[in-house]
Amino acid sequence: MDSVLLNINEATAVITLNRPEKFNAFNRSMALLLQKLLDDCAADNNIRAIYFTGNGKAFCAGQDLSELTGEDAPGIDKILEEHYNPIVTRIRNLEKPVVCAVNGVAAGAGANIALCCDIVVATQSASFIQAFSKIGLIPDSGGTFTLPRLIGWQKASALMLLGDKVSATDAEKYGMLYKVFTDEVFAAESMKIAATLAAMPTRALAYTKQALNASFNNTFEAQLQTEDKLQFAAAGTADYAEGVRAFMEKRNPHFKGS
Ligand code: LHQ
Repeated sequence: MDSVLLNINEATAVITLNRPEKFNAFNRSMALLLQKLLDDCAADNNIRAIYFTGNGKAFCAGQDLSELTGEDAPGIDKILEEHYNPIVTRIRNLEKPVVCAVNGVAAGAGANIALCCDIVVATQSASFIQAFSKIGLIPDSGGTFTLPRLIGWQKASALMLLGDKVSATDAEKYGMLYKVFTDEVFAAESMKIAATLAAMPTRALAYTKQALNASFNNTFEAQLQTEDKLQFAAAGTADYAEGVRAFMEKRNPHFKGS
């Protein structure tokens, strides 16, 4: 069975981490496969949203620690450069929204990959752990960039230094997540978010993502210029024309993603 699955459900691509017996921890081939599937999603114009989740009890336990101790264990530098940095970079640069549906524990790189997605939701029994300090490492996969921006310096600092487990409910309270759903409705409600996004004006969502990415480092003036440029691009899409037409005609818009 493949370690990452890709299923297409109308305009939504469902990517499922699939090593449940290892709590979906990443080995090399799994990290490379996820990169490939994200590239496939980027290249396929029929895909307009990505739903990203894990199979079994966990979302992802980060690096497969058993792979680090073998004879041909990959070097730490290789793991970041070749496994995790390309994954989080692909997610941030993907011109389609990525909904991360955290179905269970998300630890180490697994937590930080989840947190870089565009909309993060979790089931009530899920949890997040910056597990790195417990094994003598530092948080990676963009976590030292993302987490303080999501929840502020102090909470991010404490969670990263102590490696405390954060429940989904607390994570939502802190601002790490958009919503928590009860375990009973989680799958259906989280999928609904992805399906909603898949029917929206895809180019405008991509430009929104670009503007948010740029905002992390821009001055206010530079950000206004970024908005200017991206708004001009959005206003050139067929979906913008359809959106305005539908409003004037008092009907629901039919967006095509172009
Ligand atoms: C695992 C793992 C795992 C293998 C659970 N590996 N088997 C970047 C730079 C370079 C190098 C290193 O990595 C990185 C990025 C990183 O991600 S570093 C951080 C790596 N991750 C961790 O340190 C987390 C380790 N796992 C845990 O702390 C716990 O397993 C969590 C909190 C995730 C879940 O705890 P429990 O619910 O108590 O489950 P468990 O510990 O019993 O795990 C269930 C099974 O999954 C178990 O297998 P077994 O055969 O005994 O049932 C674990 O061995 C396996 N597993 N995480 N990362």
